[in-house]
Amino acid sequence: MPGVSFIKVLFLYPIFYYQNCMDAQSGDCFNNDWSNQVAECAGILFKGRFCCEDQISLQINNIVGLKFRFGFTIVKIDSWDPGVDNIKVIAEDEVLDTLSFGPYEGTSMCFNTDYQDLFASYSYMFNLPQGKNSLKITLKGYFNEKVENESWGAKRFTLEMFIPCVEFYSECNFQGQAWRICNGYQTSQVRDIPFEIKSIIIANGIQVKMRNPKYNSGQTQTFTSSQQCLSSYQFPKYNQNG
Ligand SMILES: *[C@@H]1O[C@H](CO)[C@@H](O)[C@H](O)[C@H]1NC(C)=O
Ligand SMILES: [Ca+2]
Ligand SMILES: [Ca+2]
Repeated sequence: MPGVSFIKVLFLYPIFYYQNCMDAQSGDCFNNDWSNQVAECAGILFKGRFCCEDQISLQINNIVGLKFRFGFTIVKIDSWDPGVDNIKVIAEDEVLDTLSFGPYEGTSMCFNTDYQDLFASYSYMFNLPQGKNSLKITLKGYFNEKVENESWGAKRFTLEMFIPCVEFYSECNFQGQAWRICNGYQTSQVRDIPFEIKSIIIANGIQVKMRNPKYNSGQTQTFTSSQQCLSSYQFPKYNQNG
């Protein structure tokens, strides 16, 4: 029988794909995800302070999924004018929300003592179109005064996958023809992939099992992370008419 004897995908659900700057004094607040600026309010570290038209983004490559949930905590500092000053939450090109607060919302915790400060958590479900294997999330501010008067920050960034996929490629490094299996969309056990598999995107928490009598002594091979180049493990080309 030509081609892969079988491929079986086990999806765990949901997948906690990413988190950053979760706790009051998390060391990873100082990594360069989103921004290398870090500030503190009432003993709590966050990425900031930002003002004016600052925006911060996370670009994730080699990610395949159809439904995600993005969460974060906004840090509102000092004198925001409601309806004027705001932060937009953007996934790819879609604005998921526009956040606005007043100057006296919250309690006086840091920086200008005349104006109150606030930590507030949000999360958003969104879909990524079929065929995309990268994701950009952006927080984009608009503030018309300087950072001493009004500013913002963010922390507790999380990204969960609600419909994860596995994507197989005909070339190394996730290039060439692509073929994907998504959780709940197709059978998790398939017998034919229409090309020789050279690389696979597999998120943490997903297991891909493959077996072919001619390879690995016919033993089932289990992959639990992305495979950049399966040069030593080439499947025979799938013959469409075979
Ligand atoms: C900052 O706030 C002060 C005091 O309310 C105000 O006089 C000043 O104009 C503000 N700065 C800017 C750039 O708007
Ligand atoms: Ca304040
Ligand atoms: Ca303002």
